[in-house]
Amino acid sequence: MNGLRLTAMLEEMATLLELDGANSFKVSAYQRAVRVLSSYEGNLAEAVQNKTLLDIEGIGKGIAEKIAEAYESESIRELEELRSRIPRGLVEMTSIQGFGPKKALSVYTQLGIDTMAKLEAACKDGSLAALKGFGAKTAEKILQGIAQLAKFSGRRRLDVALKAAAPILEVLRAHPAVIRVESAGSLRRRRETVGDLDFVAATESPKEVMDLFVAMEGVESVLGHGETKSSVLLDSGIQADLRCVTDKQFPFALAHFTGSKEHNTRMRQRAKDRQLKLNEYGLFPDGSEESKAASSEADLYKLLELPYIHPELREDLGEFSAAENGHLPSMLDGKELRGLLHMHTHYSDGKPTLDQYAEWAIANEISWMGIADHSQSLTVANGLNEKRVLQQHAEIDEVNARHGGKVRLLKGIESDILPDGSLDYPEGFLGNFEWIVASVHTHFNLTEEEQTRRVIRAISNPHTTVIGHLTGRLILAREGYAIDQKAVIREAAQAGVAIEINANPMRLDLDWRLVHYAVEQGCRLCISPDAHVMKGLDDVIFGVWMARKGWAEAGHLLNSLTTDEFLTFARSRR
Ligand code: DGT
Ligand code: CA
Ligand code: CA
Ligand code: ZN
Repeated sequence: MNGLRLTAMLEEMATLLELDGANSFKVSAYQRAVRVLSSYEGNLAEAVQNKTLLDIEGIGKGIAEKIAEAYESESIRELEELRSRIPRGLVEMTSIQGFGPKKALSVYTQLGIDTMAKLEAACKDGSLAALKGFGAKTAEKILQGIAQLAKFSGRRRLDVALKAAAPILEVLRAHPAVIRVESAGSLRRRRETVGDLDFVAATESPKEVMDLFVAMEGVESVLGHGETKSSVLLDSGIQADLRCVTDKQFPFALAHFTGSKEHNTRMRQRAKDRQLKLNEYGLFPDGSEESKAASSEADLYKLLELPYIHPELREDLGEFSAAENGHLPSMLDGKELRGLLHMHTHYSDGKPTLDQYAEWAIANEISWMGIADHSQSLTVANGLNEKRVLQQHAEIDEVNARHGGKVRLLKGIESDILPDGSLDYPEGFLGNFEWIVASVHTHFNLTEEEQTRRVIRAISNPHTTVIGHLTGRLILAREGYAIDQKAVIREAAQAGVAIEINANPMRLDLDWRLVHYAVEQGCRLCISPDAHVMKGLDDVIFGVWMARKGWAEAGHLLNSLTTDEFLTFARSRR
């Protein structure tokens, strides 16, 4: 037990007691205890031990007993009992601005509302406004509060978090008191979603940097403002934490706040095994207060007898044993990509012309580009019938000729995988394409067996080069359909079909965890921008990050093949 956990428990007690309709003296005694303990500077564990809790102003006999119980047994029986009895939804409702436990209890007893969704419905259909003590205005306020809550809670997509972090880094970097600063946490590890932003800055004047941080443009409210550590809520609803340390401490702090927690635990254990203590301030030989010196994270890893482990790999998914055996992946940097696949044009639902893609490729030293518009049955996306496919092919020939060999656009299609697993053109026509990415866009609600069989059937078609966005997920918006991804990957590896890492930050599908599996199974992968506008090509970097996170190296990616090698790969099964 520690002080923070204890106050959280007492706070929860107060809320649950109020929701339970308990006597208001009892409720306010808990609320007072929370206030008192939040600013208590003594040692609570000692006070429990010495039975001096009652000496603390504002702590009465009843609550002192609960505190002692919490310290002894890590729990409070009455709290457990309240938790089991009071609907979770009621507790959730109390986090709506201006909607406390009293109101929650009132709508629960009068209307039986015990979830956020029911509350929202009652605000909309007028039943809440009809209650005594409520009204149309209150209902409106609650709806606003619910919307606010949705905005200010939960996780964000990586791209959204990166956009929020960029101006903060810029402001911090520009300040003369800041020696160096990095973003840390899940953002630095390139997780597909991010809970909050973490920054670590090296400075000799932490106060100045803290004052700058909490007063930055875009700060909606200050959650904490300390001497070396502050938290703010940005107007985008994202929380950002900043920790200031000295330049000597910086590599240790950066490593600590980059995480993951699991990776850190392993690092600390490694330190222990070497009679060292690792924390965010340094690496200390047992009994010493003087840290070993490290000017970068790489130095820290070296001190623990490890090669540098890149942030993307710090998930405790085998990176330590790989590091010890010299088997860490050689990390992609993006320059290995010679070709890109899966770009839509104005022929179907994209904006760009073939020419624009060709010019971009030349400017960005990309030597081949696999064009892939939607296929004929996807009429909502203006899928191409055979006639329009042939028109596009004629234009591709023209564009290629015009650019005199500096880039080659390849004739492809994003073929729908029909419900029975066949591709979207007659077998005789499929030979017109130089390559095909096959994707599921309809019939998401098949059973897992059916969906898996459907995609495996598409893999068995010799014209299929790549399977597109394997699960159809939209990050934080739509779950993927049920499919046995591992079975599909094994099948693709056998058949010599690649699986796409869709680089659109809304998809990032194949998930990086399964990228790792694909690598182990010897399945080819390819990073696909799935671009519908020119800016979509900038997403390739997200695919590179997911490939890195999934331990994929250049040799695993179709993108690193030359044009001829790629065409050979695509033809090899026909
Ligand atoms: P998030 O924000 O949920 O996307 O994930 P993270 O990994 O950014 O987590 P966060 O912001 O809570 O903390 C940042 C890093 O700080 C975390 O990756 C590791 C380190 N850290 C935080 N709490 C602990 C802890 O209790 N133990 C250890 N070993 N490390 C921690
Ligand atoms: Ca974080
Ligand atoms: Ca954090
Ligand atoms: Zn698609």
